[in-house]
Amino acid sequence: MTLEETVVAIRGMEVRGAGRIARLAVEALCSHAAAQETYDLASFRCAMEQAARTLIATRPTAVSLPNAVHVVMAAMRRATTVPEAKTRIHDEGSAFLSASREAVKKIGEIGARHIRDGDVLLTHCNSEAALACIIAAHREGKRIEVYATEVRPRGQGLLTITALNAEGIRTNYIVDSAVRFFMQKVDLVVVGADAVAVNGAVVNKIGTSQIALTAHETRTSVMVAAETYKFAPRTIFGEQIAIEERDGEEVLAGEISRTLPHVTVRNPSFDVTPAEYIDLIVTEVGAIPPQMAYLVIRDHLGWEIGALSGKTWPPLVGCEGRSE
Ligand code: RI2
Repeated sequence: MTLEETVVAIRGMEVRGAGRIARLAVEALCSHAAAQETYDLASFRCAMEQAARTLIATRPTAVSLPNAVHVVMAAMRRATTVPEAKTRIHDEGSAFLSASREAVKKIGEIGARHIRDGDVLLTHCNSEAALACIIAAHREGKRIEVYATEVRPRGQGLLTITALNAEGIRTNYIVDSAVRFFMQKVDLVVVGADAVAVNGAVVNKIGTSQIALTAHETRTSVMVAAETYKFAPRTIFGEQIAIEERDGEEVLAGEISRTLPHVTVRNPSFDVTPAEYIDLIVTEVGAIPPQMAYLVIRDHLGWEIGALSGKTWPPLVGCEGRSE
């Protein structure tokens, strides 16, 4: 896929899910680098920095996207020639892709240990990390049953029930507003994450916070499955995670919305679940209480914490004097 095709695919949600868009962005950076014909390092760096910015801007909430782009770009910035930069981008990109796939597998193994034989689970949206936990538990022979939500307006629940069905997992498909009706039957909520803040708050598909609140009411545990590259380093400095609001047409399409001139359709894609409603975050480096998010950012992301306090992020290096 070219850079432009990748941007369209991520923005239009043909490729979605926080982990998948991070991997696709890295693939796009690698092929964009390989396609550059210049041997002038400044021009090369500028082209890559602009590509990085374009990719990061496609969807604003999933922190996995800027984190993954940063890993590749940081490697490029250490190079002194174009061939070296290309090699570094390729190597760092490939390492990220395999570490990311490995992380999902590892999360599945760890998460499955928190699922007991006979458990009734509830999941929301379509998270490959959350599904990895559920599927691993099932493959270990645990008899589980799942409630999966529809996920208005994009209907990602359909992807989830298709995956669960393919594994032969007993699944109940419910509309989003039926969560409280069924919560009494649920032992464990398992969801993914688009971002985890330093205070342990989890940003995930809209509706997750209501589900967590309902789970809290019935003392049902909430487990979040999130790779370490979904933790948001700049929240240490008070930066808020932007919540994407998508086109109202996704909620109410066509003629009917045009006949209601006084109605504005609001379509936030994500919400924030405070740490107190989350029991556990399962990462590839272990399961942690949400309050330990700072340690993941400090010890496992490999970011220069000090460098993060700069005003503009990501830094645009190499395009000085050029128009963006
Ligand atoms: P994985 C998704 O966002 C959902 O919010 C899901 O829970 C989250 O990404 C994590 O997904 P969207 O792209 O990375 O559907 O675990 O808006 O697959």
